[in-house]
Amino acid sequence: MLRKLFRKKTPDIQFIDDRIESVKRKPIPNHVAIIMDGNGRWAKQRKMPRIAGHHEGMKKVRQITNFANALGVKALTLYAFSTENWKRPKLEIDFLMNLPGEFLNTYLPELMERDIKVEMIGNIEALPAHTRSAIIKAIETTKNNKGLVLNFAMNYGSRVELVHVMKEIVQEVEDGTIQKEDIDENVINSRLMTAHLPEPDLLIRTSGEVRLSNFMLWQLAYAEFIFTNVLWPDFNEECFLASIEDFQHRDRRFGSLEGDQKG
Ligand code: V0D
Repeated sequence: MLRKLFRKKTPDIQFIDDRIESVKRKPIPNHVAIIMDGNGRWAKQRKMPRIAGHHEGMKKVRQITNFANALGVKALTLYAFSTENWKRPKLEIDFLMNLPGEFLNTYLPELMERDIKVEMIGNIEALPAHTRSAIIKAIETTKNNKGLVLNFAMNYGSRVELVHVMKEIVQEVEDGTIQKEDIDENVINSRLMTAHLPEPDLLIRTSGEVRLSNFMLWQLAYAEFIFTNVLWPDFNEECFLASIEDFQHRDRRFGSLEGDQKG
């Protein structure tokens, strides 16, 4: 109790507030993408079942979403379930497929209060009906919200997305609605599932794996990458803040030498 009363005056908490103020004065990434890795390992370290790690990870989704929203991030894409994740044990998949429903049952009112808009990329058709309907309900309910876009990548694979885009464009060329000569990056961008979102500026992957794992291959072309050893259930506001600080210290020039010391 006493500790709680003193919390506000504890120097390290004050220090965090100063860091937040400082970060807010510099360019905040418009779109942050996160590969939320390490839930199973977090559970294993505690001799708990893997699903306990997934559940703890879900709490962090809420915390980081609220924090990113408060910092002024426009879009947050979270890799929640990859096309490769179907290879996991059935019981684990069943548990995972209940998380969107549980998340939304408890958090949808808060999402509305905070003006957060839920979206999804990936193949929703292959998800169980109850998972699908929970997500559709959330997308429907929040569709007029104007704050942060909370974009869940579910049953998403970047190569599948690109194959789909290519087929679509080939079809349009065959139909004569577009000329081969007119195909450019914008034509491809506009057919991606992320077409309406700003390009991700920052990718964070937790848990020490240093791979892209088929996540937004096209979209991440110019993003800054941050790999941290922190496991997703341990990833907190301070970790997110540190990632933004790291991002703000990097020299972003998209391959040009603008601002470089010449000579
Ligand atoms: C488990 C860590 C929220 C990653 C986070 C089915 C693995 C917790 C959602 C969620 C998962 C998805 C859509 C939606 C609302 C919530 C979620 C899955 C896994 C995959 F509309 N957390 N979460 N979905 N985990």
